[in-house]
Amino acid sequence: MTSILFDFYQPNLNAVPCRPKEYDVSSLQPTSVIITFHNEARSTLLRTIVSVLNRSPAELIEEIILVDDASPNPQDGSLLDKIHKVKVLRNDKREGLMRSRVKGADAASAPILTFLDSHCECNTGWLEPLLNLVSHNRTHVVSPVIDVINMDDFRYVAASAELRGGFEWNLVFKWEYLSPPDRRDFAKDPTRIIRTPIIAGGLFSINREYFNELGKYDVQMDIWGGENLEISFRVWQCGGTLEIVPCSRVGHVFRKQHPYSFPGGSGAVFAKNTRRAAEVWMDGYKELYYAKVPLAKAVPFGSIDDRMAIRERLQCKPFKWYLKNVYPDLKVPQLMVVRQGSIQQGHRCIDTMGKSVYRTAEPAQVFQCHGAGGNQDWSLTKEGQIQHDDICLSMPASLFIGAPVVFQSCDQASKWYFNKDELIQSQDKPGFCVSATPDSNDLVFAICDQDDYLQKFEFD
Ligand code: UD2
Ligand code: MN
Repeated sequence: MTSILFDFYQPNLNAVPCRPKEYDVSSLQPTSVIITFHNEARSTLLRTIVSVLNRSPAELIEEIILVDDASPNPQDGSLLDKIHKVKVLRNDKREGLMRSRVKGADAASAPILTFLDSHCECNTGWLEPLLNLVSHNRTHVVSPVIDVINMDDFRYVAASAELRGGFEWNLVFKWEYLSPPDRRDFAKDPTRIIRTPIIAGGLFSINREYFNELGKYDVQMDIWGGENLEISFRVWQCGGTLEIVPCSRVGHVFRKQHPYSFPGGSGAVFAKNTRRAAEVWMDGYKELYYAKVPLAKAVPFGSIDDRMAIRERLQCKPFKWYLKNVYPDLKVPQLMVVRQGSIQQGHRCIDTMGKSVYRTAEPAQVFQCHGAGGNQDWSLTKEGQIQHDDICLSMPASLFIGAPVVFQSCDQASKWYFNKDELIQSQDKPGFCVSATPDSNDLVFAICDQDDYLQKFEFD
């Protein structure tokens, strides 16, 4: 069996911190390896499996679950069933990698799941550093450095470890150089774990229960694409961590095109999946995606209620938090925001009062200005929304004079005309404005009146 393996690159194996023996294998939790495939070359599939079995401590591999995603020839998978520890599941019809991986994960029994593509070669010592992190930190989701298996001659070529995953506003995954401070740290210690805004998607380990708690994958995504951004946003925004472990190396065949069909067309499938990720996780920033890829707007993406419910259940943070804390290097075009600052009337400012209102509307209020931004920091978008994270100022549900103006999810919120030191006028109900009240902190709906000082707000 081993003879089919090519000579492999030995990554940092002489650098003491990378030595596999550094890990006390008995302290690590075992893993189920999940590999989904559609129409994969048998030799390549075999290379992946053999490298897992040969290059991992046996006690750490509970099983290898292959999910054959309706490959035309069922023998591609069924013949592999004979190999020790390998279990094969097969889909009757093509499901795509997301539903296939979930099927594999549901059948898995080890405490840690490790996903691999079907055309990989795991390198020496690849597994221990991944399991070491996940065994001791259940919310850490970790990837190896992904080396390159040359597409033409299947040679194993080392890739740079000075990369992490990112994206541009078209929401296509890309590799990028580490930020300058991370690069300096890396130069000092090339074994140092790298935090990454996004994982490439195919190769990672995660605690099984955590994977389930976090909502597995979005099973309404099809075939290929978008799930890597979705799980990355979800992990970070819901309190987990994504890391690349330089001491773990796995080779992967990067292909120039998909060696399989896309029922529905690759553009439409990718746009649907990406829209689902954007609609659930990106709040108002999804507009930057639509500005970049306007055609996506025409692609139906189905219901996202189940995924929104996960976001709510886990009390996940807004996308703005992700941009600020996880991916501050990403340039955010100013496209959406026309003005930013506090919205002030005398010494009182519009204030979220610390609530992170999500779906239900709550009365909007003013509070003593403190000049420190935070809950009093508002953006006026080009479309006319008055926004703080994912909360927007919105018309009351029932429109009568004196009805409370509310904060609610920007998806459902109404729009305003408001430029500087003026009235905040409704776009949908011309002639109606936001008014403060003399004896309380509430904001209410009123008939616009230039001379009423309670309706005058200053955008600072
Ligand atoms: C990358 C990821 C891949 C996935 C994808 C985005 C790596 C190395 N690879 O693209 O795992 O996250 O981005 O979706 O990070 N497959 C099925 N059913 C299908 C289509 C594909 O089972 O309908 C399998 C396929 O055989 C392979 C895996 O899913 O094992 C990933 O597909 P790929 O290798 O074409 O994706 P890749 O590496 O271009
Ligand atoms: Mn692949």
